[in-house]
Amino acid sequence: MTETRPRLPPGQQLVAPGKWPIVGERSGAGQREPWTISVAGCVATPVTFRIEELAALGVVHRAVDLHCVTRWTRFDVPFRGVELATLLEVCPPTNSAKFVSFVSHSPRGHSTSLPFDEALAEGTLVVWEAEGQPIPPEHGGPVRVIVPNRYLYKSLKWLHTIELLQEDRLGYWEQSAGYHNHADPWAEERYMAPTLSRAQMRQVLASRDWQGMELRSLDASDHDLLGLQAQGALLRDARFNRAVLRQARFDGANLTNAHFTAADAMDASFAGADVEGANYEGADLRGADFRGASIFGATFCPPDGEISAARLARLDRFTRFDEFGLAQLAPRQQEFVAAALQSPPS
Ligand SMILES: Nc1nc2c(c(=O)[nH]1)N[C@H]1C(S)=C(S)[C@@H](COP(=O)(O)O)O[C@H]1N2
Ligand SMILES: [Mo]
Repeated sequence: MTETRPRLPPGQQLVAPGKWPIVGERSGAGQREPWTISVAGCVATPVTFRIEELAALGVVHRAVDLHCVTRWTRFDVPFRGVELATLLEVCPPTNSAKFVSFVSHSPRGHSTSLPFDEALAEGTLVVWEAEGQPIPPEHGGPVRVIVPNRYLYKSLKWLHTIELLQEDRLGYWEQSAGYHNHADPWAEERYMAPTLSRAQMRQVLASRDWQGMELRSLDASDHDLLGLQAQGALLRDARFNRAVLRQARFDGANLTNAHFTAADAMDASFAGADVEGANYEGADLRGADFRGASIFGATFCPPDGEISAARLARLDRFTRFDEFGLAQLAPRQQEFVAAALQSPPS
């Protein structure tokens, strides 16, 4: 970490003012009255707190920059809560505590973990107020974790248990979706390395039926994949730069943060796909279908304002978006797409 790093991490875009997207689970597993937070594992004596008891330990106010792995950033969100370090003064961890796992009271028992010393060094907070209000249920209220300087997937919603561990236990996204376990936004630690061997990769690229396959981080740049069938495939972070994807079908596929720069995707279908954070700069999207797709953070023109025709996606009046999709785009992207959809046939 240096003093001179830019405030906005690479590949991130600021959300529109006042917007705070909801990511992942949208509600916890129901009210617990009173809500308690337990500290367990490698501690001398396990302790359970109520929120009022946490507040009595020493309240802090912090403005934190939130960076989601799907490429949106929101600066200066004010939180009120207690530092993890302060909370743990009351129930000191034993010497064998090397990791901290946050466990959620949520439908899938969501969790995430960090090396214990990093969690403390970053000033991790347990918070119950955001922007001067109790944290709304969809953002993890009544109590969530905020870990500064990490992608937001390290910031657990509906905190129920803080478990000190000797060995790390991968969290939900880290295990099931290959999210990077360190999650430093300035190092773009978004995903773990690809899961396929070189031989498997060659086989996949030779076939054009990828339906339902798990192919995250696949590199298909410069390949001819005309008519590809990739419905329902898991292609997070995959690379399709300059690839031929005419009439390819990605319906319902997971293409979070996928790269399509300068791809020829005429008449391709992304209907109902998750293309959050995908990069379509310079891609040919004439006749492509994005209806029902989730497109937060997708880019169709350079987000930094650079003017270069080669980096503009090509859209026409046969490219299909729905209102809901368009509304998810950053203002600059929205403006570009809306104008490009009007362009006359060529
Ligand atoms: N319990 C729980 N916590 C969670 C998640 C989740 O799905 N369940 N998603 C994580 C992810 S990926 C992000 S980006 C943030 C989103 O927080 P927000 O919905 O308040 O923006 O919560 C994190 N914490
Ligand atoms: Mo996220």
